[in-house]
Amino acid sequence: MKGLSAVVKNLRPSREEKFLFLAMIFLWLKSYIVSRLLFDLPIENMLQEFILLLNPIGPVILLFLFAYAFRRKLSIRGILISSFLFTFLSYANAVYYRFFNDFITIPVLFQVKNFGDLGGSALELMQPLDVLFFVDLVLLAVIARKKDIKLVTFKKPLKRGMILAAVALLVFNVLLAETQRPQLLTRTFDREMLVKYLGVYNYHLYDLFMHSKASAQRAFAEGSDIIEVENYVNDGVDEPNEMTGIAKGKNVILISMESLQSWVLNYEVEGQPVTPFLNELIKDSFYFENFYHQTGQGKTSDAEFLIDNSLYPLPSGAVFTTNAQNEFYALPEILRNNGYTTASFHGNNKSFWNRDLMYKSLGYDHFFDETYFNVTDDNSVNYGLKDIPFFEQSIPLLKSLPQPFHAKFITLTNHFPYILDKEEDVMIPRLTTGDGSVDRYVQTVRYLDESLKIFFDLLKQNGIYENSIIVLYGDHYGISKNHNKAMSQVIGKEITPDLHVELQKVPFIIHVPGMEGKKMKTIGGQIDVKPTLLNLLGIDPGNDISFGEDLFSETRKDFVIFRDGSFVTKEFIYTEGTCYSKANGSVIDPIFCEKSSEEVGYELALSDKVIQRDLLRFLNQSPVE
Ligand code: GP9
Ligand code: MN
Repeated sequence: MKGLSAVVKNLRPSREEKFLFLAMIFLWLKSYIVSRLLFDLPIENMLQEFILLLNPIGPVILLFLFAYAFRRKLSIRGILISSFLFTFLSYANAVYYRFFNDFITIPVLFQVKNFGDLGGSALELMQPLDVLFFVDLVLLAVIARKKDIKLVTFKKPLKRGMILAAVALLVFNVLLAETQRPQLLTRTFDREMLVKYLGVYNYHLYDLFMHSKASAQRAFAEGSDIIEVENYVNDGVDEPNEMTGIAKGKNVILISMESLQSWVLNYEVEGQPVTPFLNELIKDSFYFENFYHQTGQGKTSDAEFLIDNSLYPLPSGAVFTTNAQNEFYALPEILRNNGYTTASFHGNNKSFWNRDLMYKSLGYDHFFDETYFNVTDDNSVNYGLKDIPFFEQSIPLLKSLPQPFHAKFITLTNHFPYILDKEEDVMIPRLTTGDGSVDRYVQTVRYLDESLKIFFDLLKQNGIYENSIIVLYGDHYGISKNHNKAMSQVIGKEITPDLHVELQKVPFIIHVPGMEGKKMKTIGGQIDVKPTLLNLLGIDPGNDISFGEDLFSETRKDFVIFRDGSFVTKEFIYTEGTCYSKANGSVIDPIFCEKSSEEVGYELALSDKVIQRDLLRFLNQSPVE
């Protein structure tokens, strides 16, 4: 009995420990309130609310443990300074958010230019009520003085309990986040999502880790590293061909068609075409029927990256989020140097895929994100603004741009899980495989097709069509491997590994008003778009690093390499370590496979090196005379 009461007594927190808990509770609740009231985080369910409430606790405990370990004691001053540091971090984010609607990143901290953008000074963004951020600190100081608390001693059980609680909470937090957004940490996606699921403090820790990793790799580089790359890519410098300069001085309208795969073109449901508009359009356009997406984990952003840079995306993560500070010599920048105005249009949050920061490095003058559009519950679904209102509302913005312009439109409605919430948006029956995603897919594709028709009509009505070329591409697959069973029903064949590769074909259409259409057999991919467009526009980018090749070039080698090392040539498909004949699907000894997986691996590794070591900063970009 006596022993038990001693244990209980031992567990009962001392006055100092109570004080420490109070400081932690203040900081925790404050962090939650800031996230809830000052950041506009879309909370969709109770679990997300719970995650938001939970996520500051782990880092708050770690903060005080760290403060203790730092001086081997924890004085009142130590507690107040620690509290102040985290408070300041949330406050800095809150102020930054007021202006940028975004969270601070490590590179932003070091970019004085960005603070210039703050529009004078951060002072203007501060508000009188902001003193509330610091009220608990004053309160703590008063309590400490009144109760004469000086030093918190860390008894073993307290320290152990805190370490255990912090680690358990962090793991629990990450696991919960993972249920809501799988692969959040490996793919990053969106700062808003990171803050929502991990909290501001964990987000900063993660951001710090990612940037340290990137800068460590960058530090490895030497100026001479670029020579190996230059020698490799300059192998096949293209000669002018019959398409060179045919679109000189024209506006370039680029449309990213969300999740659009080639098989849906000319596909019918109950006798109705899924893409009636595109089917007609390709008759009057250069249509590349052997064109593949080459994206990795960065999906839409990887497609944008491939097209703007003619470099491969990274083996993991999205270049848009990991290497946005790099030096690039991207299509928009080259066009800008040639008198174009450059812009991107997208009806979603600007920090998704870190576009707001990456676009600066790629040379976009304007980014018309969701804040430029009237987005309501009524005209949005899934990720954001529906494609039809998106195109309709884009017209006045597009008209405001000086010509010639390079304008990219990123559609959104045909995104997994392929939802249409209004009767009027459904223009075709669903499929009947029993796999919901596959069945609904044709309906959102049909909607996308309709939006393109409306956009083309609007371009004509507004006098933009005639002096533009319009280039459309599917960004990546829509139906993943997980739906192979339903897909085999749809196309009437078993999905073997080589057929799976063939299903990675996405439409690529170059529409030049007034020019006759042509079906192109050329085998190529998104990596070839930049050199192809520059050739059409008659622009010589000078000393540039391009892993792709002009799709109209007569000397081009017909092949495409995928991010996972698979490749397709005229006669073969190599994937998962096996080479297949295209003619009859038979398995071939890989030594006869036209290319070797070593060659392909070398090309991918070289492109990765350019990105990870930021090698384009060493490139002499003066145009070749
Ligand atoms: C988000 C949109 C969709 O802004 O681009 O991205 P995804 O998930 O297709 O990469
Ligand atoms: Mn996409």
